[in-house]
Amino acid sequence: MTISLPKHSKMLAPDFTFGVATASFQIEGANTADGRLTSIWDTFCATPGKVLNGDDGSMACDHYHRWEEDVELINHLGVDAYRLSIAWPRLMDEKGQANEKGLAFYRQLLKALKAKGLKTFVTLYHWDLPQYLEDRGGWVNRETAYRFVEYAELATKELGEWVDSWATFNEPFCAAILGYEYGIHAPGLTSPRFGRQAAHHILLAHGLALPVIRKNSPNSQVGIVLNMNQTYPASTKAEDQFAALVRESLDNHFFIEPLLSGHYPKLLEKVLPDHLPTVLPGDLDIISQPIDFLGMNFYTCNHNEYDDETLFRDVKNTQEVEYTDIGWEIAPQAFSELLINLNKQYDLPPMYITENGAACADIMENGEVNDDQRVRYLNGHINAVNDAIEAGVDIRGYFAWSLMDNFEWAEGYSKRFGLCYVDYETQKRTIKRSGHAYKALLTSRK
Ligand code: GBH
Repeated sequence: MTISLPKHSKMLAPDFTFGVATASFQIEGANTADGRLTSIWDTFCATPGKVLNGDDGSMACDHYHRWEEDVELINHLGVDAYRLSIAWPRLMDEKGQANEKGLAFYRQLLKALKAKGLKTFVTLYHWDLPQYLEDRGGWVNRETAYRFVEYAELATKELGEWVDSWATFNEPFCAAILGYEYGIHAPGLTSPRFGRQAAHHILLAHGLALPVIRKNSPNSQVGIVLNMNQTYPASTKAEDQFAALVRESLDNHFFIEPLLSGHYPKLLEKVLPDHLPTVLPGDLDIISQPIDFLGMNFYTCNHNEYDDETLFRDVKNTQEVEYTDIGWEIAPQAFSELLINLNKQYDLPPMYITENGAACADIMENGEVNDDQRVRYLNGHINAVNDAIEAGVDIRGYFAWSLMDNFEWAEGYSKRFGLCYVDYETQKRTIKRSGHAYKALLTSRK
């Protein structure tokens, strides 16, 4: 089983970037080492019933101590780039002072990546908010946006030299809505008002940080990463079409529209006014400043039917389709469709697929991991990106999620997304079939 692209695919050209991605809380462990402060995810993990099996991030992949081995592994996979995130609680103390040890960790890591000739794609915020900020209201408090700018100032000033691309945020939808509205991620609150206000403050923080990042790191690209779902109506009934539109407005347009068009979706003003945040004059101009790229994370599609109370409800696809181990439908055609639709709906900046991948029930047998479903998934989705490029979407890169199995948030360690298998007893990494197949695709370019 292989991953292959048409011979003349633009994705095989030297200017297309292939990479692997991770995030700080999911791999680093060492969450009390060298002055790292508590994050909302440490607190959430310590709250009974929030994370499967009571798993936490105290060890994760122990990347904080094994980063040198991991840089070798990344390089061995033959990728052009590595996408990582920085843990805010490692970098700064409560008074806004730099934590030198935290800075030293990322400095040595970034230098080692650059020494291998790898491009570095760094996300400032992949969900690990310092707990002391949550104690003052977290993202529901507008002040947090200004604290983020201070953190962005420090990170980009100290580390900008070794960073090719900065993303302010990973998936504001998850950070705000899963965290403050659905309550399934940290900090675990359940109010639509909080969720949407948190989202607005995250977007505001993004906009406020843009000029600061550009000033400190003038040679880097700057953008933001959104997760996007392709939503289908469960049937051709008008009410189900409406349900899908509402869902799409809440999950996708609520985030991309203010960034690219400077306003929140008009549809929501009419049908879900309590799902719109309080916006101060000037906020949307700050949010909609130009960005160098838009990152998109894609995993699956969903199907929605009308519900009298909630307007929409998730239902399973009525067709016979394949699901991954986390129960997400495998739908590569939805990926190209989504990209092509967005390209019609918006004036898109250059796009990067900053995450795409599958959770599979991987089993290690005789030192080998046969994850053929993941190989097929990657092949299908990489070709879906190719289809979107053929249809005119400006996509410059693709990152597989993830370099290695890691802490999968509310699912703990039960779900494995890695191209490399992690034995959590020994911390041994083993390249899976998908990792070998990805490497083979990348080396075939030369
Ligand atoms: C990404 O998020 C994360 O960036 C990454 O850290 C994570 O490990 C990876 O994906 C795999 O999960 O609306 O309640 O039905 C995933 C994006 C978007 C996936 C929302 C789940 C549905 C949750 N997510 N989606 S819900």
